Amino acid sequence: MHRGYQTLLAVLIGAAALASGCLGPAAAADEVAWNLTLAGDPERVLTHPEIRALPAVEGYGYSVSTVGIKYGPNRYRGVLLTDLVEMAGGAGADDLIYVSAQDGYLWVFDAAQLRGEEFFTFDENLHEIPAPTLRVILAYERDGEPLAYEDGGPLRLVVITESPDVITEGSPWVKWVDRLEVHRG
Ligand SMILES: Nc1nc2c(c(=O)[nH]1)N[C@H]1C(S)=C(S)[C@@H](COP(=O)(O)O)O[C@H]1N2
Ligand SMILES: [Mo]
Repeated sequence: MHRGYQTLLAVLIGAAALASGCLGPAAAADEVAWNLTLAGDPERVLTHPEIRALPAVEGYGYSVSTVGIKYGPNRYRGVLLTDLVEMAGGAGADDLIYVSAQDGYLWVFDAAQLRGEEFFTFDENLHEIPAPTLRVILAYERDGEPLAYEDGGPLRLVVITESPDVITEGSPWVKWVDRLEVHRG
């Protein structure tokens, strides 16, 4: 069976178990069947509980899609993308980080974007504003709840800020993340 379908099946079974009341929310977070592959040498696979056990950071995420639909603000919790890159062997100034999902969507981060620089930021009227400190996280929790599949969960890239009124472009917010690759430049 194709890996994508296995994963989808696992998510559907998990959702069915939740809907039927078999699992409380706390149990559900521990039992999410979703892996993240860190492509490197050697390749390393992190399970969802392993990711949740890593040092966590929190912040506000508020995005706008290409067609101008705003999504947020919400409070997100997750793991710094830079921490995952370190676990994949680290990245130098000329390396690129590919973050992707089974639907074929891919976002490529250069060293500056990894540091949270070079993102476009907007106010609530979608006027461009100078970027405050931004961090990129692999989020697993939104407003204290596990990130739902329809919101790009269980794992989604989110660009976070310290204040709830900063909007960032939605395109780097990769949904359903299952793979991270370091490409040597
Ligand atoms: N896996 C995946 N992630 C994705 C996309 C996609 O097509 N597939 N679209 C991106 C783009 S271009 C935008 S604007 C936002 C849209 O987020 P939304 O579907 O929550 O509105 O998701 C981003 N993440
Ligand atoms: Mo988009």
